[in-house]
Amino acid sequence: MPVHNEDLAAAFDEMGDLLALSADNPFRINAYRRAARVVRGLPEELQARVAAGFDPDDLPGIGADLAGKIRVFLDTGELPGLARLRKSVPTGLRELLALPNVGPSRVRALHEALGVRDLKSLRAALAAHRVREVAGFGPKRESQLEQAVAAHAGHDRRLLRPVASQYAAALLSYLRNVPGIDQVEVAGSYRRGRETVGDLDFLVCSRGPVDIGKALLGYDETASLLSAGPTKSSAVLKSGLQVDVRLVPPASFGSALHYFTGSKAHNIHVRRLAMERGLKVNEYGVFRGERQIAGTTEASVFKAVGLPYIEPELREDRGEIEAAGVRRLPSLVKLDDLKGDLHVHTLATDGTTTLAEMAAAAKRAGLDYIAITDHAQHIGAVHGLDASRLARQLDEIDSLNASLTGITLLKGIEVDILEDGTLALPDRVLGKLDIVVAAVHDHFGLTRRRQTDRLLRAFDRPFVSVLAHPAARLIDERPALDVAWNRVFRRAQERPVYLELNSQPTRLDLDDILVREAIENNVLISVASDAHGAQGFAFLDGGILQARRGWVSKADVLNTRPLREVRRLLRKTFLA
Ligand code: DGT
Ligand code: CA
Ligand code: CA
Repeated sequence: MPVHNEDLAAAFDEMGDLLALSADNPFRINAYRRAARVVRGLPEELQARVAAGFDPDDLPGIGADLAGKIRVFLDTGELPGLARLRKSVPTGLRELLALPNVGPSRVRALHEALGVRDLKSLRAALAAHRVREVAGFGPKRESQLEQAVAAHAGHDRRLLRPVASQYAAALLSYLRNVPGIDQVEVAGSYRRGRETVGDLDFLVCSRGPVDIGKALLGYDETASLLSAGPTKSSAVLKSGLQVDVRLVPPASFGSALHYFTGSKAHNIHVRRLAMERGLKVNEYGVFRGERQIAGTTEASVFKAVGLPYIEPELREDRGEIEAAGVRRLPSLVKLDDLKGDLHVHTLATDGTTTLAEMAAAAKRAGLDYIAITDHAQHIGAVHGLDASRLARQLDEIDSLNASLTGITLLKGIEVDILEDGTLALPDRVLGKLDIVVAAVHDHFGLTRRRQTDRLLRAFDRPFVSVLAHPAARLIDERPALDVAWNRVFRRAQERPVYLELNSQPTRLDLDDILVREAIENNVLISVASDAHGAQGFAFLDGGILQARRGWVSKADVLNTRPLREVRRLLRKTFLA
């Protein structure tokens, strides 16, 4: 039975939550939470790797005990001990843990005092104003909780792209093997490269009828069939993800692919253009009167309305149709264009692998150079480098560079920008490096004026080269910094400071909108993996998708350039 990394990660998360709710040993709870993070961060399916002989014991932070549990899960889909725990702790309490400022002990208090079992019973208790009576709450906390519950209600569940990608790949290969099916594509937001997807839209092409409902029922990840018809069927997978599947004949395939790729706003705009030409565009084709004049391929649909092909990542009705009309579409950057990666961690701080292994992995990923940018020491940072440990790492880089071929290591650091815009290491230390990547890791809530001044002050430091994950947002967890971006872009262009597009799936920051504004201000972008292990370079493709969504071309990206040019661009000319 197929098991995806996300299924395993979700089981570990559930285990961690339920243990926390039963006030278990904190080390055990943390071990499960860490295991969930590790598994979620793997770009390749663990089941296939283990089947090929990989030992889960070799995963960072996974000991023999958890490795054994992983093996059981990969074989059976069950995590040992989880079923028993589900019987002793009301699982609905987990919904409460997702609320801001609500930890396990508060949830336990609500459960014990009021019999709260889930979000629904919490709502009832709030409505009756009984929460204020519970020890540790009071009227103020009650009203905060009320607001948090209300905000939570409107929150629709979207999956991070790499998670959706695992479910998509499995269903794609299943559908491709169903008899009678000639071609399958994933359309929708997934094809447009969005950072999260709400549901997956599959397009199936066949010359004859195919019973898609039956095919979905026969898929072992299907939980329930929502609808089944001759052209459209929908199912919910065991993971909770909805899949919509449409069946079309070859003559309509291009039109259907265009229609179901969306976005809706893009489609509406294309239909308007068609109408102006006396044409009708829908998912079945492009028509003049009754006669179909295009629709076998997507390119034919665009051509019929007078446009060149528009890449899916651009189809948001953010000016792409106008740009296509005057033949001014950007030529979008590709993964292959990247020559290096300017943000990489090692064992020295919170990475999981040595310098030498990171170098080898980068070379395998087709890169010519990487910058080693471990964390500088700062209160709260994990085991950050101080000046003397950094000096030792620099010696190690020198000796590796002397022996390595086909890959060069740049000397760098990821240094915190403190609340007042100063840096966590002095200039005399930073001045010895090839590259200084500066980043905000705390004080996220400053006012716009103070936050903007903080960044600009950091840009004025003599050795800052790149601002990492500029908006510091975490998808679904932390909003973007409140910053006057026009000022930041202008100053970045003057200095220059390069702005990062961090490829970690929960960051993808700068996002599509901001990265586009940045390049319009002539700021170069560093598309970086922020890799913490040898597998981390695989995330670069997500960063590239986000860049493409932001209209970024090869010339807009710092690390599409050869090393020599990057070294020149990193030199601080304004110092001279
Ligand atoms: P998602 O699933 O929320 O991440 O976003 P999408 O874009 O995948 O949206 P979804 O799954 O509701 O629909 C897939 C595509 O189908 C959408 O991108 C465009 C097309 N579509 C859906 N509804 C309409 C509609 O009412 N009008 C038009 N023109 N297109 C639609
Ligand atoms: Ca969708
Ligand atoms: Ca859909």
